[in-house]
Amino acid sequence: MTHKNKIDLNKQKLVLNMLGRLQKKDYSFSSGHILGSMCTQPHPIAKKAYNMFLETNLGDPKLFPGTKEIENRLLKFISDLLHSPKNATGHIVSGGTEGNITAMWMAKQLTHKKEIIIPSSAHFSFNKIASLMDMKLIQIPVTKNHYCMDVHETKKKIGNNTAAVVGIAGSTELGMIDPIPELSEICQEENIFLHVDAAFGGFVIPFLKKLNYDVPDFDFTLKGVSTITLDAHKMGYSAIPLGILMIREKKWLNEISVESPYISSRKQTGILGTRSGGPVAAAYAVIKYLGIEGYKKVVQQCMETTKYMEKRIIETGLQLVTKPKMNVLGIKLKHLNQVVNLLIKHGWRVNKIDHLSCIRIVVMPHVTKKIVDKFIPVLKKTCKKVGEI
Ligand code: 0PR
Repeated sequence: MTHKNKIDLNKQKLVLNMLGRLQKKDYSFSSGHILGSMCTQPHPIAKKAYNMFLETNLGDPKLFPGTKEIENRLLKFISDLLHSPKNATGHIVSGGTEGNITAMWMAKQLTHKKEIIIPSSAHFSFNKIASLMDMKLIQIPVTKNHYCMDVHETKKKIGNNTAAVVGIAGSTELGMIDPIPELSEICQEENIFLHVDAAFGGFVIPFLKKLNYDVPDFDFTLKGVSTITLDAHKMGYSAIPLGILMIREKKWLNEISVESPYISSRKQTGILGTRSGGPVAAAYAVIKYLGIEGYKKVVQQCMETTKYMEKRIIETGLQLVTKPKMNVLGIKLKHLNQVVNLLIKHGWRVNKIDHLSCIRIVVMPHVTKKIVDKFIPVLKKTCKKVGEI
């Protein structure tokens, strides 16, 4: 080894050590102590594939035809998973936020209208949409017991200015599924654009169905559904950032495309320009590795752990906000801040939802029964201390 190479290596070591020290400040999924996040540790094969494609840029696809083919194959899998019709297409996005923005951009272009009808449980990305695109949000209350979009109220609010109706398949706060079949029927009747935000539920509900759980349809089998967004970096077990926006009619892409005169493709579609092929390769690798059967097992394990956790919580004397529909639990608490602060002191991260006076727990693959057994005694002790139970 030359002297110069030795100096280079030492320098790299110093920089990496410095990064490592900062990384130690982070919580890690592998510790099992992150209980409120909708992400998880990427599957090992996702990490390998991500690294292999670090230098690729799908914003200039003719330079990377192999990576582009991986993207097409990933879209084909999702297309089949969601029973897409022949004319459908897909568009890679960074996640639910970009998926929702892109879908609403398309709806606005297609309809030249500005009102979006959302359930009050919709993700805050819709507030960004309203501000970014000068659109107006019409909020529909959720039903008392099931926390789902009220169909009757939705129908009443559809009017001449409606650009789109949005239904949530796996809500951020409680994992509830809006009545997409009914919304689809209304939107088909009234010729209204219907977007389904399945950022969380897109990689859960299809497998719940295959496992014979009682969940409503939410995909393109429903004729009124226009677009669906789903995230591989949530329950898809893949790496951040990767979402997919599926679109019923390929021709709608024209509404969100611009000429790109000096880039290898004639047009560039969507919001982003340069975007990495790394997360695309990672998501496709996980899909190929796990397959439908693998995802079914992941979802089944998460659901069984959810059920176990529900039982342990109730035994503790606490209550849930509502019966879980998927792997998300809301635990009602009167002393919300005190409990959350004490849990953080003990190294546990949960998400606090003030307006429901509850903590949210997302039973991701890293939240195992063993983790539940470690967490419940801490939760119980904490709740006793503050007089919650
Ligand atoms: N739609 C729904 C239904 C969502 O739940 C989310 C995010 C989005 C859209 C936006 O997705 P991106 O954040 O990928 O753009 N839901 C999670 C939440 O707000 C995001 C998250 C994930 C937050 C991991 C924290 C965390 O550690 O809870």
